[in-house]
Amino acid sequence: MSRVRSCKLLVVGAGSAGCATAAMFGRLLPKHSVVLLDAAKEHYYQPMFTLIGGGLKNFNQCVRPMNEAVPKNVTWAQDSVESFHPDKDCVRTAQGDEISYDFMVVAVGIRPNYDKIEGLKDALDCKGSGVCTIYSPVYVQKTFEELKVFKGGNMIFTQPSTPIKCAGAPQKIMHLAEEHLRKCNIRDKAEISFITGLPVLFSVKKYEEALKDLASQKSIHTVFEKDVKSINLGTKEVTVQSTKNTEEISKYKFDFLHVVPPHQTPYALRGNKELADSDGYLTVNKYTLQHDVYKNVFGIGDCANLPTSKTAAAIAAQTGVLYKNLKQVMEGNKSKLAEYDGYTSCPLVTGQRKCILAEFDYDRNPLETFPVDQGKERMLFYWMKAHVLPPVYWSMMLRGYWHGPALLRKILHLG
Ligand code: UQ1
Repeated sequence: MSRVRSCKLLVVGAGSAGCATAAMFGRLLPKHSVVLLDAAKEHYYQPMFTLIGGGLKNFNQCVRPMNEAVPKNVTWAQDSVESFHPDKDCVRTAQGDEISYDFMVVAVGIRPNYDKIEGLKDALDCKGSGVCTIYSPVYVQKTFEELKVFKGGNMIFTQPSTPIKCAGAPQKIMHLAEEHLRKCNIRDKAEISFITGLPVLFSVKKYEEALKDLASQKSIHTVFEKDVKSINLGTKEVTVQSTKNTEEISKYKFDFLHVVPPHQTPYALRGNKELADSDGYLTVNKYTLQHDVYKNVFGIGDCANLPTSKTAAAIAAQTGVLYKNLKQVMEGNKSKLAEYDGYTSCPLVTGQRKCILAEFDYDRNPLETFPVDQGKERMLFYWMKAHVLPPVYWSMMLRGYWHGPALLRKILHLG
């Protein structure tokens, strides 16, 4: 039987952004004021997927049961959003319930859309096809399985032209695979290509130069402004289309193919023209995170139309701003809201103990925490990525206590 319930704050989505938000407001508001809506039974630490795909971590290190991720003092509605009704301050759920709210935070994330590439799903589901992706908890382990059985030939890594989670990850997995081949003494038996829909390897000049140099040192062939359209397992060919001239189609033979499908927001958001833009992203003010039209609605994380790279680090910085602003709006205080500067960070793992630490803002200017050149590969950054950030995530970020390294940056840059 469908139910109607109401709450002070509804948080839609229990990923990184939703859990952190619910935790912060669970502490601020009386018990049962915050409802966190998500049907998932498990919570993944997705930044670890690259390391799992590269064989450097085990899958069980990135996953926890959802009831451990849901913060205390928060009511978990184990259901998913079917439709948003911002004019009526309510949502409908897949189980037919209605949840009304005073305030809502939309944190539904984005997901890869496998159907956008013909033949991809079948290729991923076929063991030994050579086709893999680290972008899914279902296929991430297959990535290392396919890598282990690769004996030589064409190795292709792709990236779409549209926004994805962590735009650096398609190259990280390539560098880890390249190193794996060297360790197995078969690097000379492989031709490695990186085919991207974008015109550059990275959107910040400083890191773009570093990544270009690395690709050229490692004899990795780069192809720009081409999006993958289909995969043929029979001929072992991938078909790509130019992003500039859609008539221009080409094919590449592969023996190993790491694919990143285009991403999209869940249909409930994508199909809602009151909340989302034409690409399906929640329309928020890029500084305050408040919805453009519905002032009791805020957005955070990958589903928001923020013009910055979609990472856990970006979400950490957004949680601090969101907390201040939503609290202020709840209190009816009309003074100026806090502003998010677009901070995001991408630890560009370039080998089994090497990492470039990209950090930048909306203007695509580097905003580095450490007083060293972060554009150089360092072991320290790898160690931070592999061993420090996971516990920071589980014990601080998910609990709403980690708002990014801004304070650390100020301290380290004193003097
Ligand atoms: C970060 O804050 C964060 O969130 C937990 C990440 O996600 C896993 C990151 O990868 C990075 C790099 C940061 C930024 C932190 C520092 C200390 C630079």
